[in-house]
Amino acid sequence: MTLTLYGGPRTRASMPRWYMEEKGIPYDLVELDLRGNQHRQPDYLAINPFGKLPALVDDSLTGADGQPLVLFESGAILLHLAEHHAGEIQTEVQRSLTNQWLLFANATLAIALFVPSNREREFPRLMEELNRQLTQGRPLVGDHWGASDCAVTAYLAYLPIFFPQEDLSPYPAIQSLISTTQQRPAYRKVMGMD
Ligand SMILES: N[C@@H](CCC(=O)N[C@@H](CS)C(=O)NCC(=O)O)C(=O)O
Repeated sequence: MTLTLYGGPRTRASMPRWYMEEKGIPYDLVELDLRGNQHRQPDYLAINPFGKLPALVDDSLTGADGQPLVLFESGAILLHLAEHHAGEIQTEVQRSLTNQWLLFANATLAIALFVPSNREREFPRLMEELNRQLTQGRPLVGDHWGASDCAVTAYLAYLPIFFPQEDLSPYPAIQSLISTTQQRPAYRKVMGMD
């Protein structure tokens, strides 16, 4: 069984890669050079016709075309890994809640951080509530760190990278989560911090 992750430095491939590192899931990494337009070349478009990273090929499962399963979208890849390779999803409720947090991270939090008009309108409100929920120090779903924590934390940990001027002192639980994340060996490896 081989999992092949297509990614590149400073892309959202860091999310599923961090998850696989944390969970000890073996994988092959194929790094594409975005500046060199490698993600727009026919051999990669055969994997993800949208030409976006990340993509995952899982040869333990067969896709609709009879070939190894290919997935794009970091949230879908995380859910797949959580369900089929990490044994993280044990109940329907866990699956639904994990799906909810992955969509929140990719569709709501990402936009509140990176789209300037949304940032002005939504950032403080989302941060206040996330800070409140994270104050409990518990995983977002179930009893163990999982795909939901990976996705939400990955975005929060982008804050000091992309917006170093942002004052996070009103959100101490988020500040503390970012600094403990920056010390996790798997995160440091994936983010090239060592
Ligand atoms: N919602 C997608 C976003 C994918 C995406 O936009 N990836 C960027 C890298 S972070 C990319 O491939 N950019 C190259 C391009 O759009 O040409 C996901 O979470 O996987």
